[in-house]
Amino acid sequence: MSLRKVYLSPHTLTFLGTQGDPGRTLFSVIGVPLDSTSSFRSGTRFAPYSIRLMSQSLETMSLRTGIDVEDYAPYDEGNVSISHGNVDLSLRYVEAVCEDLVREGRLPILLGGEHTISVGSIRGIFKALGSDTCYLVLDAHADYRSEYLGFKLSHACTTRRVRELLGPSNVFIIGLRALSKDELRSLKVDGVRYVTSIDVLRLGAREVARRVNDFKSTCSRLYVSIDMDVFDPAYAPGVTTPEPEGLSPTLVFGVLSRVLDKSVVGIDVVEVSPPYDVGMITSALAAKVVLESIAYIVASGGAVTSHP
Ligand SMILES: [Mn+2]
Repeated sequence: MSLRKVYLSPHTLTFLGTQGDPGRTLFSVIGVPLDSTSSFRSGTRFAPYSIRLMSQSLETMSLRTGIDVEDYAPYDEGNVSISHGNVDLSLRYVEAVCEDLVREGRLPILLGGEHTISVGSIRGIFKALGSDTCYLVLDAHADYRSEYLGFKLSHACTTRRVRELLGPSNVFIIGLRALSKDELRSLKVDGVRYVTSIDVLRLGAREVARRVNDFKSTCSRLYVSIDMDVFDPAYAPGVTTPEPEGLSPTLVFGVLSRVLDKSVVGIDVVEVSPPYDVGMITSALAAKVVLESIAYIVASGGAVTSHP
């Protein structure tokens, strides 16, 4: 039995309300309800459920690409069996599941959970494929602390942990606008590239995408982590740590549609906190992020074995 069967339990709801043909589509959705280190508005453990629920209300046609994602619906693998209170063990499950999926040539799409889950998935991809992976993170926060509240495995340290694995030149942050002066100093010392949310508003999606494509051309593979707080709280109120002056969905999709291609080996969508999600609009947007991302990758010729 493969390891991922041990660490996953099936979910009664599936993404899009269907079960994709795993022979045709290489996308695998996994829920990761890790919610252990949130320091403010916890509740991310409910997000895999609410994102799946809201996905069922969305139309699957992507107008930017002309791709109907229903034709390439992901296979929903269920949820990682999180050991609540034990982050280290939970991340080892995430790592094992991602390593297993990637070794089979599948493309994991993780529905968080808190941002810490990216450390598990990057470790799994690192083990399966090596270090030659670029990490693109969309986040209001730098998450670049060495430790936070005494923990190294914390949502506030995610990008720092990933940088330790992949190297600073393999990390790029979009939408940054919330960090300590020590984090800013460390980012500069390490030479980590970033564009602030103000930069994105000033430069526009096309120029930001050009910079990201320049960055990712140095790696064989791309992993994309989307912290939903990169969006302005007006669009995504239901997150653990909302931060004003964020991006619009149109700007974010404008960047992602020019950047995501067949080099993508993994995606996560994190930090939705359903108890604070008025009208479930943040969950709907998170589901839309997954839908559009699938469309961009399919449009570039990635992650599918046959067409309808
Ligand atoms: Mn964040």
